Amino acid sequence: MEHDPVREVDPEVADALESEIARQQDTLAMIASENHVSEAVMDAQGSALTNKYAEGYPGKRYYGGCEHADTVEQLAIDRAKELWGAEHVNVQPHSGSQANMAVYIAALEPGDKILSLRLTHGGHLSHGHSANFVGDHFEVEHYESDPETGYLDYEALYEHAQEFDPDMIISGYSAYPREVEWDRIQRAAAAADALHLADIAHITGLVAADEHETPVGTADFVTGSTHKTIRAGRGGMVMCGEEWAEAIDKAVIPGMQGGPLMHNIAGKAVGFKEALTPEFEEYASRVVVNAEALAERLQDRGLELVSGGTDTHLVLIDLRPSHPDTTGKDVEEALQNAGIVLNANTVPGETRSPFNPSGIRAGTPALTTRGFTASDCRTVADLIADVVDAPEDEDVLAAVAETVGELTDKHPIYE
Ligand code: DSN
Repeated sequence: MEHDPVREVDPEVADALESEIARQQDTLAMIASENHVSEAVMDAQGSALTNKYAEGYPGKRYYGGCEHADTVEQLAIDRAKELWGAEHVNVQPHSGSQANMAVYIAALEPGDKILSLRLTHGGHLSHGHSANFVGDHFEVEHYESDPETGYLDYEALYEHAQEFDPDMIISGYSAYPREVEWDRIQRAAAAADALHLADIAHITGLVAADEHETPVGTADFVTGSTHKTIRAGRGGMVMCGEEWAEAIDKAVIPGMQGGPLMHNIAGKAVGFKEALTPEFEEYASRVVVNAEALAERLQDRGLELVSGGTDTHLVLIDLRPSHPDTTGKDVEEALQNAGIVLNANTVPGETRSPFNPSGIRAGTPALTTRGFTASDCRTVADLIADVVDAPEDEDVLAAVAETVGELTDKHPIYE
């Protein structure tokens, strides 16, 4: 029998872990921020480096025995520099939110002003929502996307920055389907004498593969998470020019964190190596092609997409025009019952509560990892549209679940 240390110690957790692999295999992961990492990345994250304290940075640690931690972290840094072209990279933040926190600690004083996209328009909690520490420690105002077009309103952002006089403008989003024009945001930041933080958490992989224009070299800081389109396992990172290197490193430790999660940094190193291959470039290109196929078919089926389509890895469906009595939660729950896992999402000009919003967000990174083609994604669009049309019809849900089963059998995740 195969050696299974978790099962020998803790059958309840072992059962849950096995069930989670089965859940991922048997359902379509369409939450736009999720992906499936390789077994190599998972092994690295589950390695003995979880035992090691390594406060400090390669070659400058507070504790002994860090020689292998140094090797791993330096590889992660060097590969990140190659992927994104940044002068300085810190791979220690435990998450994308903590990467943002490091930037605030390095560059702002409590009470400084931040201008960021409103959460309900596709922003992020850590960009200054009132329920987050950022909203508590800084004076925050929000810009919005145009509810008519769904595109960012760069002119309004410029004017807002002139009036508000922020210390920092944040770009980079969680639910924005279009290419971000970094230079236009940088122009607004420069005119207001503000710093510019571009949070590319969702599109790290697309930027690395040149599927989306890069903010590196334009924005003062670029942050990201490492487990979304880049597939390097859970974590965060900060990129900046040399002039901010020391301040960022000090903000991460001792400013904010203690020991880095070296096992996660090993996952980052391995995932970044995978991302430096032509296969990854091909993958990133297919993520976008698949999202476009999904978008076109959803529109053919009468669903309205925010901004009328996508340039990225995600689509945002506004249910109000086509299905005014159906909420995002209704659809999320019905789809989950049929094996398609995505999330209800607010849309620009939201008229419902954020807990039961008017939209659904769907992404193609995870499906593409398991080999879905554009044709498969058109089929998935039909399944989503079938459920949106009849979320309570058991026959429809059963038929959708059957097709989901055929698709997941055709595209296994872990052999
Ligand atoms: N929770 C992530 C998302 O789904 O966009 C962002 O942190």
